[in-house]
Amino acid sequence: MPSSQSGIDESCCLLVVDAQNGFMPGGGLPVADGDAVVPVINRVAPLFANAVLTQDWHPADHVSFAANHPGRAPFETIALPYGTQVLWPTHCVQGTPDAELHAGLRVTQAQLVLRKGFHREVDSYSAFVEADGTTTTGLAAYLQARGIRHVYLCGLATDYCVAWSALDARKAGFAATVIEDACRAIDLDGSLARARADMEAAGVQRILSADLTG
Ligand code: VGL
Ligand code: ZN
Repeated sequence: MPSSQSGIDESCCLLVVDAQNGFMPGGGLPVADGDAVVPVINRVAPLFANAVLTQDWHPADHVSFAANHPGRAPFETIALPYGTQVLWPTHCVQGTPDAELHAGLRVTQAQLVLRKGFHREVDSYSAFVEADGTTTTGLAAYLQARGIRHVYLCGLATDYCVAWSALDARKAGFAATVIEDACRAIDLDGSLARARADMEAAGVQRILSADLTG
């Protein structure tokens, strides 16, 4: 039976969230120090037989873009049918360099690249369920069908797409662990503290990459 010090086995999957140019310095929605996650992800990735990459993948007229709401500025919020929506700078538009994965990312064994946020009227921070709370991306069914029971998360941004994905992983019945030094946060109006509290309450575990490679 395969075993390793880190406890990673075939029932585990590394979920690399939105490691895209758009969230790196110089991107449409830059996350401070965002590119620092790339070498950390590259270092832990070989431990995982299973890996899934996500891509934020918006149409240019997406409802989450401030530019599509005349008179509104980035980081303001608006009310949408499914709840409060942050208005973001234009980022990760389908087919643009901003939407491409970071060129230095090396997760060659990744088996699925999952795109999300492609419905014009609905945002999707989570890799599992869109922001309306009901539209599934299919990821939970995919992972279950492949015998995955534990999802390890890394990427951008800690307090949005990583946290929402971790919370939905728990809701779908998976164990979930965030590799903290393989993530960076946007931290808008206390969003990071809130995300950490929500994840703790939901049983999401927090580790450092050294705990895996140690
Ligand atoms: C994200 C805001 C908008 C993320 C995506 O990847 O965390 N945040 N779109
Ligand atoms: Zn987005």
